[in-house]
Amino acid sequence: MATFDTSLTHALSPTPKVALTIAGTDSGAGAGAAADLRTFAASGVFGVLVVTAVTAQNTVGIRQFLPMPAEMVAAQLDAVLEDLPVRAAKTGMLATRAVVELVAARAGAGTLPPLVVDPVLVGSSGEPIFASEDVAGAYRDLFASAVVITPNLPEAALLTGREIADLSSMEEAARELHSLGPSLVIVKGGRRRDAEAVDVAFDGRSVTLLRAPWIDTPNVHGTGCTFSAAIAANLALDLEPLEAALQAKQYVTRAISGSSCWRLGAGHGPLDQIGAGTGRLGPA
Ligand code: PXL
Repeated sequence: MATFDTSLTHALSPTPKVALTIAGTDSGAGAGAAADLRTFAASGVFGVLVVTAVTAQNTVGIRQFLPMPAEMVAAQLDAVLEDLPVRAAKTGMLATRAVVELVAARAGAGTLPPLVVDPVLVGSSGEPIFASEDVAGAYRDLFASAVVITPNLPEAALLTGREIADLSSMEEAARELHSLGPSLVIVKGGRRRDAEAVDVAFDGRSVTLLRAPWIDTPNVHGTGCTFSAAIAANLALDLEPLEAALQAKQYVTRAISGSSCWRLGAGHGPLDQIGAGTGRLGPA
């Protein structure tokens, strides 16, 4: 049996920085909170979690969906933030308008750490994730207090009312969303299926293209979650927003590459955020 040298290893291990995800769960664990916590772990930060919704889902799709009451989300936020030194946070699936408004109010009052907002509004096949409520409108308030926002193409189109098909319309949307208040807007172009996966970032001064080779694999469930969690982890580690995003882009590309040949489930499989296919971090 392997032993753990508690005297030395523990004495030399510094207290990690803490990052928070405010997100839904995915029982298939490809997306949502599980992807975020794996990403935090891989980044060397300690991840804490506020659950906004539970989904019954696998690699094929979402079967059922149960949002948490806003009071329960508020109670989780209080419990975490009153006790732990959270240095950065991200939002994933916020699930209801009431929860988007709650997070926007907290962020607007300055009681949340630096925030990455991944506006989970439109699913991978273009289907709306929020059925009837005007959640997009509530998100515009949340953006005002965000450091980074990371809409995908259909989300950027929904939020701006524009058609977005190419890099120049991605840039126009990024500029328009920047006027709502975030320091850095990244319009993710991953769905354009070019030779490269190119995202367009705008920080109020200049446009930066985040480029990576296009990896042809069905295993991309949780890509957006992983990207925004990696940005939040990098903010927790004191990187500037644009540098945090550039490094997150490289990380998510490695994670996609790592699981590109996996066969887990009949649908869109997960990414390899922690080197599960090659590494051995755990017991034994
Ligand atoms: O990728 C967006 C997303 C975020 N959070 C949860 C999800 C999904 C997409 O399926 O299930 C819990």
